[in-house]
Amino acid sequence: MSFDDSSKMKSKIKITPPASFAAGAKGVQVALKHAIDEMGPVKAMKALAKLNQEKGFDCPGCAWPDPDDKRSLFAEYCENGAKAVAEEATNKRTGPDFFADHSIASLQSWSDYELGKSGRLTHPLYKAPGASHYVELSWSKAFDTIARNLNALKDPNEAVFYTSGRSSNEAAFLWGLFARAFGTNNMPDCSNMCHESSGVALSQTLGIGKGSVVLDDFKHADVIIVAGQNPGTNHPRMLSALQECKLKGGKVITINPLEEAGLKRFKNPQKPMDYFTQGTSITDVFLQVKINQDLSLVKAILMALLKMHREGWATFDLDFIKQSTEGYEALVNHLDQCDYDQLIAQSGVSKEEVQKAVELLAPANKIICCWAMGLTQHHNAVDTIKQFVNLLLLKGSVGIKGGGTCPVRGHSNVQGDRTVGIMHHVSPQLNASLKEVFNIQAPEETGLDVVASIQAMYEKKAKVFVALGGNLLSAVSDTHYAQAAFEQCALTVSIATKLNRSHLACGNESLILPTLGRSEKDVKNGKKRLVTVENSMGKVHASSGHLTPASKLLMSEPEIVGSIAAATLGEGHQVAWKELGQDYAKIRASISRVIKGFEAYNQRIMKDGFYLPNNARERDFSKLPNGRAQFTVSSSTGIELNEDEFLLMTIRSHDQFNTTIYGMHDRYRGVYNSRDVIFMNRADMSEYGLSKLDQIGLVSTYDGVERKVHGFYVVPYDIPRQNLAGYFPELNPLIPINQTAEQSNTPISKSVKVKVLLP
Ligand SMILES: Nc1nc2c(c(=O)[nH]1)N[C@H]1C(S)=C(S)[C@@H](COP(=O)(O)OP(=O)(O)OC[C@H]3O[C@@H](n4cnc5c(=O)[nH]c(N)nc54)[C@H](O)[C@@H]3O)O[C@H]1N2
Ligand SMILES: Nc1nc2c(c(=O)[nH]1)N[C@H]1C(S)=C(S)[C@@H](COP(=O)(O)OP(=O)(O)OC[C@H]3O[C@@H](n4cnc5c(=O)[nH]c(N)nc54)[C@H](O)[C@@H]3O)O[C@H]1N2
Ligand SMILES: [Mo]
Repeated sequence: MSFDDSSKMKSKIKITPPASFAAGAKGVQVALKHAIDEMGPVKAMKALAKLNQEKGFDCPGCAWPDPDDKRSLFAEYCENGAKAVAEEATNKRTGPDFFADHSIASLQSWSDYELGKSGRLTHPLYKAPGASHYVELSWSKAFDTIARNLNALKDPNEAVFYTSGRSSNEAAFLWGLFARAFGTNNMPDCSNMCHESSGVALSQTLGIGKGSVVLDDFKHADVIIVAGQNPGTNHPRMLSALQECKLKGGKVITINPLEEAGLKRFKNPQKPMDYFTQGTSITDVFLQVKINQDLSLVKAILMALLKMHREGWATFDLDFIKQSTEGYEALVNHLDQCDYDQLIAQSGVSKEEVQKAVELLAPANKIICCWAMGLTQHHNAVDTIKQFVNLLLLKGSVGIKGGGTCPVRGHSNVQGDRTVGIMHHVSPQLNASLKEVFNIQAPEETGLDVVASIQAMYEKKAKVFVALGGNLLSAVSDTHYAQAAFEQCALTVSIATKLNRSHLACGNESLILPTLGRSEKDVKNGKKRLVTVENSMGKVHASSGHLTPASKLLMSEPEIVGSIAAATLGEGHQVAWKELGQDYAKIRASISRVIKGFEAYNQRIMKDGFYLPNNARERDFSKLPNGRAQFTVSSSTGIELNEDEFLLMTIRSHDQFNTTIYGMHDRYRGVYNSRDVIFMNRADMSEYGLSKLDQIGLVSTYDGVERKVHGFYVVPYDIPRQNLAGYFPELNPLIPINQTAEQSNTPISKSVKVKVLLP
């Protein structure tokens, strides 16, 4: 950026005090503006009327559930759900002419915002070896290109099959089946960057990698903890559930380095009275933890509860502990050895505030812990989440009405994709079923996850990359390294709705295959097809779009997967891939034979859907050692910083869905017209001689390698000292590919050690 550009830019940025509440009339107004700008008024109304309705389509935004009982027209969407639909159902198109006008190299200089706003993809596109542009090609040639490249590999493990969590259960099941039939478990998934740490921590302690609560539990909870999550932006409909809890007398404890607007106060857009009143105050106790110090904070809370328990307050549920858990004594011994004052100091929260939380928790037993990326994307993420599980187990809060675990999922079907078999791990049970039902011998060695896939591509050990959705290049850490990894491949393929940066980091050959979005009508031979998804609370239900597809050439995801498989494995293969890809009811029938919990799948989705089995919800811990839920002891600590170091968290603005940038504002945090900002404590700013909107750079130096970004504007903010915040994906170049959470291998996107570079 030249000096002129930067001063022009600076004059456009507007900084206001952060908002004191979320949603309200403004939320509705912004939602409608986005929808109408992208789709025009008639289509916008048509689209929003079917969102999250029975016989409608599942919101392509987050995975928050819809109520089981009542759904009112226009009621089950939120501002950011409307933006997600607008982005998908836009009237703009990116066809062959666009790609004739713009070379791949020139598109690389576009921002993510500009790329996304170019519109929906309409044609299959191909970049030949050495070519500078994408050109149109036929579907059959596209499938042949993939088959030729896959069949040329020396080993099936040289292929990588990525999934992003928007794909339906049907598409994902077929995808996993194909990868295994082809001979690899290289199935990296967006959840490797997301809730993998939750999956690992919960499987080890409670025997299931998913949460245990259902939406109804929120009404019954005494206390809800919301840790490392910003629902006002990322799961707006969750605020209605928190409001309901509050109105019934429940309490909310928020643990976050930032005081996010949605957790302060909520004016429910579906309750007209809220427009004219103050709405509902959400958080009762705000624990402003330092980044990466939740583990210290929760341990301090456990110590305080233990002390009260010993004083005779019966704060722990000893019956439950005795009957259903293991490891209580070890945990108590460990807590006895911890230093309370030290934990408090590390957490950055005052003793008084911690005590307020303890007083809410002590008499309660219906406790729900909610969390998202603020807990999962750290070196110590798995151990941190296990401390929250310790708390729930001590209180007997797992598997009761009004209590349990609630990892709040990201993508709208990320949980379903995992359930139906997308994973790089080996499941002996799944492999046995695939053998029985399809006579497929699935590989028995663990495959590559996201980080390992990028490393393998970089080292040329993986040569063909095929993505079912997503934008892995921008989503994964170490952007420049990742770009080189993509460009080393023989073939890169993306099945996508819209153009993104991953499509511009091409292998020797590259393909973009345009597909239907959730909101679109999926018709084959005159018959409408529907797909199914699983929400964050384990309920499977149907989703059926109704808008006219963006182009006649679009193919549905299951059909694309079926066709790739047929081309690669040959028409004579024991699985009738093409037929299966076209007939989703047949895919569902297969799922019900292969995966437990999907019995009578086709029948049960015709009504309102069904919940999958959940052992933690039933207090059945029979799969765990000695049939008991596991307390865990962790000696890991938070990150210690030198005087000149900061911990950076890379978070979402209010105007983005992951790497899709809806707009340039972060309304609730009071930032307008720029994403190149770094939130910083005022005292740190004055120590560095910085004023509001001064430009800085950041550098990380892991393993002695300098990774830098430049040209970010400082925004004074209420954030703990030596902590910084900024947006992903812009800051991903700072995160080394090999810096990941222990056990889950999730990139450390929320605690990157950096130094500030002054101009
Ligand atoms: N509109 C919209 N909706 C979305 C998405 C989107 O991008 N846009 N993305 C979807 C996806 S895939 C996901 S995974 C979810 C993400 O949902 P969130 O996890 O809410 O998203 P982030 O912006 O990453 O926010 C993390 C929160 O954690 C806090 N935090 C950071 N570090 C720490 C820490 O060390 N401790 C604690 N206690 N808190 C910390 C941050 O201040 C922030 O409030 O949302 C989903 N829904
Ligand atoms: N630094 C940092 N990095 C992060 C995170 C962070 O908090 N900080 N968060 C991480 C998290 S939680 C996640 S989940 C990942 C997200 O990683 P991804 O899931 O890979 O990324 P998205 O941005 O959600 O993918 C957007 C693209 O998906 C395609 N798409 C949209 N809808 C559909 C559809 O219906 N079908 C198909 N086939 N394609 C579709 C469009 O082409 C769009 O450009 O990013 C991770 N990266
Ligand atoms: Mo996510």
